[in-house]
Amino acid sequence: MKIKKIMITTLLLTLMVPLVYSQPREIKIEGHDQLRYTVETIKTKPGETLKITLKTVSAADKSQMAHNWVLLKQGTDALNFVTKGLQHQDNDFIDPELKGQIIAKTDMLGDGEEDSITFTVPEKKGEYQYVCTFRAHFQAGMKGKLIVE
Ligand SMILES: [Cu+2]
Repeated sequence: MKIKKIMITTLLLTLMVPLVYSQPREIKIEGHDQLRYTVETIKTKPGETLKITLKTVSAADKSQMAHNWVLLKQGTDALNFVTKGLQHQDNDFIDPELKGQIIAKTDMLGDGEEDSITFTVPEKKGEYQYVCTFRAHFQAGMKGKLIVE
């Protein structure tokens, strides 16, 4: 009887271990009126589960100042991506035809708004760019890189 109890306890503990380790690592980022992210480099491991939480802090109206966080696939021309997006303000400045170049993204957020996205980091090592697609923000420096190593 006692052995059975120990076996069941051991089995339950074994099943719980993956649950604990699959909790995503959260990275909190803010977007400011200076057109910068508070986090410009994220180091990660292949296949890691990441949770990105973006919050906008701004003195301006959302129509004038909003930010998102868009992680692009390797090989994407980021300047071309945001430039094409200029004609798609109603779609968070993202050209629907280019959405295949996105790995993960948050919503477009005005002051005080927050959004989280959980995703699996690519297995391929190297650098991946993230950008804000609001008009001219990328060009002003609102970008960063996710490094898989
Ligand atoms: Cu922005």
